[in-house]
Parts: sequence; structure tokens; C-alpha cells
Amino acid sequence: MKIKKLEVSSIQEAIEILEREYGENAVILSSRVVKKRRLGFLPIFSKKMLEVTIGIKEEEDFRKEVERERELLREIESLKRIVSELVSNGEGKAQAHQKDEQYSSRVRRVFEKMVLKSVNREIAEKLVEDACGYDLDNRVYDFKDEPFRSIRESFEKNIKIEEGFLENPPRVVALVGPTGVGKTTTIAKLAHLLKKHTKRIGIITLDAFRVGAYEQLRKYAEVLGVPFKSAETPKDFGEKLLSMGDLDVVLVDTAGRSHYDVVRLKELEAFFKVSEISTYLTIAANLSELVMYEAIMQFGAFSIKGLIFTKLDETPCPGSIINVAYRTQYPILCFTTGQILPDDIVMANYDYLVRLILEDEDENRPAVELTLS
Ligand SMILES: Nc1nc2c(ncn2[C@@H]2O[C@H](COP(=O)(O)OP(=O)(O)OP(=O)(O)O)[C@@H](O)[C@H]2O)c(=O)[nH]1
Ligand SMILES: [Mg+2]
Repeated sequence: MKIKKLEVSSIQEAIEILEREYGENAVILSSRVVKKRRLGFLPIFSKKMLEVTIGIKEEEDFRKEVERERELLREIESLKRIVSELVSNGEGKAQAHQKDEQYSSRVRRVFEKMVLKSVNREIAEKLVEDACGYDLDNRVYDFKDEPFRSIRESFEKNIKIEEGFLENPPRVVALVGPTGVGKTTTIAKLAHLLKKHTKRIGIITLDAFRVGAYEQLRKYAEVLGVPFKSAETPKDFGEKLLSMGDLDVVLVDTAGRSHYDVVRLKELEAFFKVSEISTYLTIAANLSELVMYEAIMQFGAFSIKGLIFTKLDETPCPGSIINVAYRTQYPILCFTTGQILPDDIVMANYDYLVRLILEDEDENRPAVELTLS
């Protein structure tokens, strides 16, 4: 990719030049405000301009891009199917199911609980099916073992969890995701846990423009006594990563991007080309499931390694977590359960996941008639 700098008065102007002169062949990599002297020899009368760094793609980039876009299209197609399933799932509820009587009453109760917690009916059915075996004496399908253990076994088969992260973390870990989902807070919580596991860590923020966001993490890094840096351009980022080369793990915080803001997402993508980075998509559990899939589609360009679900304390329907993890087969790294630093975090594990779905936090909720379908 060839790099070129443009001096413009607004980002809009840069986008217009890009579209006019390079069409699809160029992307914005970074931008910064610079002062230009109107009279070269006088320091006054300076004017603020925007210096925009653009990357112009070459043939090799195109080949990779086409491959990536194809991959993305395949993912979009599969996600579209999921969305239409989601929409039609409501209709399916009315259908009686012949299999109903084939299951023991305790299996049906577990199934009902899953659906109440928003696990998709078909996924819930698959999860209970994998937890059951045929009981010849009673002529029904029943759990192979005690219910909790059987469901746990089925979760192990159907849902991926990233294990061993604290003991053996990737070298560079970045959190991306929509605005305000809790990326910065989660970085701070992970930093604390990694430190407890005697890892030598550093933190880099790519969100240096917003003073509040920068200060929030800087102070926390200071409390933990870990090196903290910010990077404003991909090149700068590469250098900062190199300067932290002797550490076990570098945590990278990114500014929240609306997943609808394609230009800013492209900008962020440029940072992720400087090194091998394990990228985790952070999603708030209280978002609607459709918005979760939209975020997965848009951030898909980052080669997502795994998922982080935040704000579990703010949703009565954690079933969406199961649905998303089952359908995407991305491993879950961790959950966050509140605003308190550093405690409100749980590294993903199957026991926790099963409790999340099967435990009643509100036994007084009126019972809802559901059948196993
Ligand atoms: N209830 C609850 N609030 C959380 C949780 N995690 C983060 N928050 C809150 O969510 C708000 C946003 O958190 P941040 O960590 O700044 O989110 P962010 O994704 O870094 O935000 P941007 O950088 O602006 O995109 C803050 O008020 C956090 O305290 C959680 O697990 N539960
Ligand atoms: Mg943040």
C-alpha cells in the first residue's frame, strides 16, 4: 500500500478527493490537525488544516481484499439466515411439537427455562437433545446424568470458551466494539487479573483524542504500576508496540466506533495491520440480539479471535449470549457483571454459563406455559 498525505480543511473534503481521484482504491489511515503559515516567514496568521494520511492500494492488496470480501460475504449470508430465523422464530412458537411427550418432565422444565431466558427455541432444543439419552425403562429421553452436569456437557460440545487466557495470554490483545459497551473498563479489569497472574503487562490506548477516556485508563495504569502509552497513527502504534517488546502482554484499548460508521472503522483497521493482534469483539449483553449480529458483521473485518460480553448485570435475558456464541462459534473470553473495578469480571467457564441460564434469579416471576418444541 502506498502512503500519501493530503492537506484539507475537513474530513469531508478528504473523502471527496478520495472518491474523485482514487475511487475504491484508497482508504483514510489517520488524520491530525496541523497549523499552516499563510506567510512562510511569519509564525502568526497560521491557519488550522487537517492532515489526512491515505493509503492507496496496490495489486497485492486487491487480491487480499477480494479474498477478505468474499469471506465477509459468506459470513454476511450466514448472518442473514440467522436474522431471518430470528424473525420467524416467533411464528414457530405456536406450533405444537410431536417430540414433546418423548422427553421427561425435568428435561421439559430445563428447556422452558432456557427459552424464558431468551435462548432460541431451536438452539435450546439442540442443547437439551445433546444432554439426553433414551431411558429404556421409562421410554422417554432423559438427561444422561444429573441435569446441571448433562447440560454442562452439552454446552462444552456446542459453545466455545477461551481457556487459559490468564495463564498464557496472546502477546497483543485488543478490544474493539461499539461505543460505550465497556471496552476501557474491561481492559482495566483484565489488566488487574493478568497482573495477579504475574504477567508483565503494558497498556496502549488508541483513544488518545478524548481526554476523559485517556485519563481514565492512564490513572488506572498508574495505580497498577504498569506502563501506559497512547498511539495516534498506525506507525506510532507499531513503534509503541516495539518499545513494549519485553512485556508478556500488551492490552490495546480502542475508541468506540459506531459499527455503522464505515470510514472510522476503516481508519481503525489500518492500526491492526502493524502487528499480529488478537482482537476481541466486546458486546454488551443488554443490546438486542439483532444489534449484536450487526456489530459482528461490521467488526468482522478485524479477524475476531473471541467475544467479550459486558453488562450481564443489566439484562434479564442472557440467552442471547448462548445464541450468538452457538451461531458464530467464536469462543467467549470473559463476562463483566458491573461497574466495579477490578472485581466485576468473570473469565468464561462452563459452570458459570450453565448457572446463568438455569438459575432463577426471580422465582416469583409468573410461570409461562411453554412446550418442548
Ligand atoms: N452495569 C455495567 N456497566 C458497565 C459494565 N462495564 C462497563 N460499564 C459502564 O459502561 C460505561 C461505559 O464504559 P467504558 O468502559 O467507558 O466503555 P467503552 O466501550 O470504553 O466506551 P467508548 O470508549 O466510549 O466506546 C461506564 O459507565 C462503565 O462503568 C458492566 O459490566 N456493567
Ligand atoms: Mg473507551
